[in-house]
Parts: sequence; C-alpha cells; structure tokens
Amino acid sequence: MSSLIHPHARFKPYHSAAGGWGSAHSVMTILWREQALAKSPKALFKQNKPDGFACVSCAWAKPGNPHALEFCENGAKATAWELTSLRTEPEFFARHTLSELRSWSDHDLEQHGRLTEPLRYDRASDRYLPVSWEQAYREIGQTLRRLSPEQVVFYASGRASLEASFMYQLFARAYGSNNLPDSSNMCHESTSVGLQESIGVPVGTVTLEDFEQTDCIFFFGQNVGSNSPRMLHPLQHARRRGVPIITFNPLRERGLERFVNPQSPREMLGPDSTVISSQYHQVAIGGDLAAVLGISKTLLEMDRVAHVEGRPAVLDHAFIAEHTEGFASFVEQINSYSWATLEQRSGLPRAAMEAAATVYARSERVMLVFGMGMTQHRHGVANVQMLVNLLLLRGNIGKPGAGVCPVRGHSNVQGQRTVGITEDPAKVPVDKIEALFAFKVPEQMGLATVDTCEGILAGSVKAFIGLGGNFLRAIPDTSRMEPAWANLELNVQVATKLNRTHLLPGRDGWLLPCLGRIEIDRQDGVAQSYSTEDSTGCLHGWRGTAEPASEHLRAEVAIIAGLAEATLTAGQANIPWDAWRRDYALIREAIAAVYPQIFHDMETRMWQRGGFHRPLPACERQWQTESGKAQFVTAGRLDEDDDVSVSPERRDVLQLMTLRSNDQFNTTIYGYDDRFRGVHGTRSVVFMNRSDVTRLGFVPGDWVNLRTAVEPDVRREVGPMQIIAYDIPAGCAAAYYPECNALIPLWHHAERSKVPAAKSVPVTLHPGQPSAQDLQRALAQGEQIV
Ligand SMILES: Nc1nc2c(c(=O)[nH]1)N[C@H]1C(S)=C(S)[C@@H](COP(=O)(O)OP(=O)(O)OC[C@H]3O[C@@H](n4cnc5c(=O)[nH]c(N)nc54)[C@H](O)[C@@H]3O)O[C@H]1N2
Ligand SMILES: Nc1nc2c(c(=O)[nH]1)N[C@H]1C(S)=C(S)[C@@H](COP(=O)(O)OP(=O)(O)OC[C@H]3O[C@@H](n4cnc5c(=O)[nH]c(N)nc54)[C@H](O)[C@@H]3O)O[C@H]1N2
Ligand SMILES: [Mo]
Repeated sequence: MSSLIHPHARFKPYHSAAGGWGSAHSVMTILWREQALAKSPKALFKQNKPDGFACVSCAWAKPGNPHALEFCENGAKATAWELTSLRTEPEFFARHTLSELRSWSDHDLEQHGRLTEPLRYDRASDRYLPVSWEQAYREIGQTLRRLSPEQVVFYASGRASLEASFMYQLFARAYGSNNLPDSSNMCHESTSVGLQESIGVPVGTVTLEDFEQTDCIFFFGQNVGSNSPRMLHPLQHARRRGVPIITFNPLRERGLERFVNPQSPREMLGPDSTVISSQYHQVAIGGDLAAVLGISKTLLEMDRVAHVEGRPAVLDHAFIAEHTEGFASFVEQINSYSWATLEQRSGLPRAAMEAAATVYARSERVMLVFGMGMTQHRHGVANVQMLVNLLLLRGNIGKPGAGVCPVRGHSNVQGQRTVGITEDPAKVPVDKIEALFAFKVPEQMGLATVDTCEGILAGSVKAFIGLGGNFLRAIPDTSRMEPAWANLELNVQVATKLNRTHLLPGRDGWLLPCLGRIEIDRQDGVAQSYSTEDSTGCLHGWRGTAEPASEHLRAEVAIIAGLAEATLTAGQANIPWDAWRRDYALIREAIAAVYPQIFHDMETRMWQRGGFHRPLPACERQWQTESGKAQFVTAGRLDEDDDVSVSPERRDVLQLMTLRSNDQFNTTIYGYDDRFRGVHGTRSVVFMNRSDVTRLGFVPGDWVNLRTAVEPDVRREVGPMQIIAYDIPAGCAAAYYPECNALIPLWHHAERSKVPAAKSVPVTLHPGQPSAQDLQRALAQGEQIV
C-alpha cells in the first residue's frame, strides 16, 4: 500500500505530558484540515452533552455534569472526520477504478470525504456506479431470498445505536440466521466470557462515581492517553486526592505517566503536570498472569505473617468464605510457582510485584482498569479471570469505589450486545421475541468473527452484510482472507466513508451510505433521537445536531427497515418495520418489551442527567454464575506460546504486539503522527529493545520485514519497516494495527473467546528493501532514530 511514509518522517522522544498544548494543537490542525467547524461551528459544544450527541469515538462514560467542552483530542478528531466538508461522490468513482483505489492508503481513502449516494459495483468497468435506494433494497432482498440463511453473515461494528442494533439482530433472526459477529469478537469478548464465568455479568461493575470513592487504581494493558482520554480527568482528580495508580504495561505510555488538562487555562500556562501512575511496571508482553500471581503470592505471605503475629488479616476471609468458590485451588496454584518462575515469565523483579501488593493490601476500595493488552492474547480469558481473582482476595467487587473496569472500544459496542447482537441464541430472550414478533428464532449457534472468516475461506459463507466497520482490514490473516473474500456472492456495506473492505466487492457489491451519529436524523420531518450504552453500563439518549452530509443519505434504521421489508416474505414475521422507521420511540418500546428489567420507562429515563445504569447483580454481590458464587479461576499455564523461548535473551523470535497510534481510530487513520511515542510522519516502524536490535545484527534505522514465526509452510510477512530502539522489555516488539494484521494467523486466537491474539504474535526479522522513494525521503530528513 502506498504512502505509508510521509515526506516528513522523523522520530524524536516526546517529553511533554499527555493533553496540554500538544493536544490543543493536534485538535486545531484536524479541524482546520477537514474544514469541519465551518460547517457546524457549534458541534463541538454539543459533544457528550444532555442536549447533544454521543461522541462517535470511544465508549468511555459521559458525566452527568459535563465540562463546557466535554471532549478530548481524539473525540474532536472523530467529530471533525465525520463532519468534514469533503465528499466522495459518484464522480469520484467515475474517475477511479477499484483496482486503482486498492493501491491507496487507509488514510487517503477515508480522508477523501463522506460517501453521498448508494452505489453498486459494475464488474465491466471495475467501478462503483450510482443506483437508487429502491433498486438496492429490491435486488439485495432478491439475492438474500435465494441464499439460505446460514450462508449469510450480519456483521456490526459497534457504533450503531441501540435502536438500529435491535432492529438489525431482529432482521437477521427473522430471516433465519444467528450469524451476528461484531467487533467485540476482536476486542472485549474475552472480557464477556471471563467475567460472566467469574462474577455472573459479562460487563464491568465500575461507574464514574466509583472513581470518586476509590482509594487505589490498577491499570493493565490500556492506553488511556490515546484511547479513552476523557478518563484522564477522573484519574487526575483521583491522583490529587492521593489515590495511588499502579500500571502494568510493556510500554511507558505517556497518558499513564503525566497529564495536563487542556481545558484548564491555569494548568496549560503553569509548569506542572499531574503524575498519573505512582508505580509503573513494564511487564513483558503476555506476562500479566505471572505478575498477578506474584502479587497474590505476596498477599498470601503477608496474610500468613499477620496471622502468626496476631495482626488483622490481609485477605478478606469473611468475603471469601461467604461469596466465593475455588479459593483453595487458587492458593494451590500460587504455591506451585516459584518466585524464579514468576520473575522470568512476568519479566518483573519480585520487588515490583511486592511493591504493588503492599499498596493493594493497604487499600480498602480497589478498582482495576484494563484493555486490549489483556484480552487480545491466547490467554485473554485467563488474563481477565486472573484480574478478578486479585480483586476477590480482598472483597473488591460489590462495594463503592471498587470493581472491575474493562474499557470498551466502540461507542455502543457494549449496548449492541445488550439488545441482542450475538451469535449465541441462548443469550437472547427467545420466548419474548417469538411471542412479540411471531417468528421462530433459529436454534443453531451462529458464526462469530473468526468462524465467519473460516466460513469465507471454506466457501460456506456466501454473503456478508456490514453495519459499519472495515471488516476485511480489522480481521487477522488479511493476505489469506482477501482472495477468499473476493468470492462472496453478495457484499453489502453500510458506511459513512470509503475503506479497503469496500474495494473488494465480491461478485455483487453494494455500498450504502448512511447518516453519521452527529447528523440530524429526520423521519417524516421529525428529528429522531436514539440511545447508547457506555463502558460503565450507563444508558443515554442523544440527538444529532449537524445537517446531513448529503440529501441522499439514509439513517441506519431506515436502511435496515428497507432491507428487511425487501427480504422477508409476507407471514415470515410480524415486525412493524415502517412504523419503527418513522418513530424511533416505538423501537424503544419494543426493546423495553423484550428487556423490561433494563429498559422500562426508557423514554423518560434516557434523558435523565447522566443517563441511567442498567442493573448489574454483581454490584449487589449477587453472583449469577453456575455455582451462585464468585469464582476464583486458576489459569492453565503461564506460557503464552509454546513456540517462543521463555528466555528473552535467547529469542530470535520476538513477541510482537500490534497497537494503535495516537492518530487513528481503529482502521481509520487520521494521520501519520504518534506524538506520545515520538513518531512523526510514518506508521512503518517497529519498536524494539536496543539489546535485541544489536543481538539480532541490526542497528536502529535499518529496514526490516517481519515474518510470522509459526506455521512455516504459510508465508506471512509485512514490511519494510524501520527499526526504532525503544523503551520496551527485551524479547518484545510493537508495531501498528491494521498494517500488521497479515501476520496474525486466523487460528492464533484466545482460547474460548476466539479474540485474535493481536498482542502476541511471534515474529522474526529479515532485512527489508525500502523503495528508492522511501529511502530518499528518510535520508532527506536526516532523521534521528533513537
Ligand atoms: N483515539 C482512539 N480511541 C480509541 C480507539 C482508537 O483506535 N483510537 N479504539 C477504540 C477501540 S475499538 C478499543 S477496543 C479501545 C482500545 O484501547 P486499548 O485497550 O488501549 O488498545 P491498544 O491501543 O491496542 O493498546 C493496548 C495497550 O496494551 C498494552 N499491552 C499490550 N500487550 C500487553 C500485555 O501483554 N500486558 C500488558 N499489561 N499490556 C499490554 C500496550 O502497550 C498498549 O498500551 O480504544 C477505543 N478508543
Ligand atoms: N491487529 C489488530 N487487529 C485488531 C485490533 C488490534 O488491536 N490489533 N483491534 C480490534 C478491535 S478492538 C476492533 S473494535 C476492530 C475494529 O473493527 P471495525 O469496527 O470493523 O473497524 P473500524 O475501523 O472501527 O471501522 C471504520 C469504518 O466504519 C465506518 N463508519 C464510521 N462511522 C459509521 C457510522 O456511524 N455508521 C456506519 N454504518 N459506518 C460507520 C466507516 O466507513 C469507517 O471506514 O479491529 C480489531 N482488529
Ligand atoms: Mo475494540
């Protein structure tokens, strides 16, 4: 793919805090470039406000009393990206064939602007041509009727509202399919599986109020400064109250180190930033199981000594006895590992684990925050459950200021699950759906994301409908998947911007442009409202505030209704698609009828200041697990991969994590800077420990290709990339997603949750050949590689 390297590529360590002037500058640059404020100057003031719209970026909680500007650098970028004045109209496709566009970068495709009209792929000219909405619905409906339901997949990316998501899963099921994969299959599915088993709810238990009451916060594998920056405000307040924050991350992420609030004039002009983490432990990639076992081992020992000396216990024995099961085998597991093993596998000295344990033991109300660094591993589910074990040792679930806090990704990804987007029919109220809508919910388990990919490779999946997202770019094993994907008989993509998935249209490709969340959604002349659920299980109502990017756009709700009406035959179900399309309050009524406990009185409650919380039994210490207790779960083994030497000094195979820069939202690439990590103008880099660089015979600045070190008969390779010597544990490396997705074998996923193990890909390095152009650019900059 072209233009991965920008003419101004350079690497320079970043010494400032997260937020601050760097953030303000970055926001202004993108607002200016997209000319977004010219079109909708008030939009930023409405972001995350009771009378405004839910930010389209991350799923972090929205406070009841928001700041004047309740958004962050990356939220502002996401808004500007959607409100851009630029357009990708039918004339654009008249000028460019899809073969040509496949050489464009992710950034250039989306940056060209908003899609404006429905399009259909024309094989003869290799172009998208405009069509009418009616033709699109009719012909897609005809094809769907011809295919059998188990051959069709209904993907959802995690942005669509509760209303659209509820309709989407109903459409799929009335049609006859539970094939409802979504982005959480690549994201927090390890959390949903792990937490459900451990504490009887699939979601986190922490709310914003808990941040005000906690006395200790642990952070595992989440990059708050780039990926949920609004959380820096409650973290900053917590630090000011003296709350310790203990971080486990292979990289020293700037947002976890220091923060200057860009919305505080005093802080912006003053010399001080808030130190966020009081302890920072650079655990090896995949080393967290061992690290938490080390902390737990210390706690056991402290408890033993306290008992001998007649001091108060360190563990909460009353809680463990009354509320948990599995403690004895957890203790047995802890005792089975020597400190030498735990040090080797975690990459941390014993003293580091003891330091974390000491603070944990002193604290009465501990919260534990985590992200993709935990879930995207072969041991993703075990990681999540190990974190819960730690909390259970001192009764840190089900009391104020304590609990588990997975930071979700897409702004409504948690809500989509709540209203039925799941491949597992056992997770939806089948009786209610059947009684209300007069159809039989299919009993067969549907396909999640990895299963869908396997089905596409095998040819058993013949049609794909995407409600948002960039599936073909976000999944693993992209160079194996792309050729298979081209065989799809039907490919329907509902989207706001052009992306690589759209450039492989299969045999019959449709591109249906929809309204973004920030835009006013008028049905029969009346502006509609909608709702979402954030990362803390809090539900909110929202309205768009900007004029639509084009008069031809349709709302996601309208598109789903149109497709459903054209597909389902009379008598197949009794669902009032047209009435729902005209009045979203009726959809919410239907949601409340199916899920009364959560959604009763939705129409008033969703407008309460700060929204409302869905009931979570675990918060009341009611454990809806198999045993009726909270569960200590013992991890099977500590090794991430059998293929990688446990001793970092001897590895020619490095453990690669693929992650986000500060200038992207998933596959949406806003730009080529990763300010906090000191990278400017390029994404073609691999971060390595200096000792590994030398040991493997390279010097910083060398160009290398990365090759997957397992399954040698399949060549998986990406590059060339330039080596940056970086502060990362020996034996570990990091590079950017989605460019590296071709390296991840499809089968290399978490046990049980099937989340691709994007944070632990065993790779080897091979001298790479930069193009003459790349070299010239790099030399012209005289760049400094540190
Ligand atoms: N601006 C912006 N915001 C976003 C997104 C975005 O792309 N851009 N994406 C959204 C989505 S969908 C999601 S899921 C979230 C993702 O947000 P994050 O969960 O922060 O995801 P990543 O950027 O992939 O970074 C994961 C972090 O885990 C660390 N890590 C990797 N491996 C390990 C490990 O083995 N152990 C430990 N302890 N740490 C590890 C990495 O160093 C990195 O800091 O953000 C959401 N918000
Ligand atoms: N290697 C590696 N792979 C990963 C990850 C990783 O860390 N490493 N992270 C994984 C994670 S956590 C996730 S969540 C997935 C993300 O996977 P996806 O959710 O599939 O991808 P996105 O990049 O978020 O999708 C971007 C596209 O969504 C469309 N879009 C934007 N807004 C709207 C809207 O309002 N409506 C509609 N209909 N379309 C819209 C635009 O056309 C845009 O091009 O990727 C996963 N893949
Ligand atoms: Mo995600």
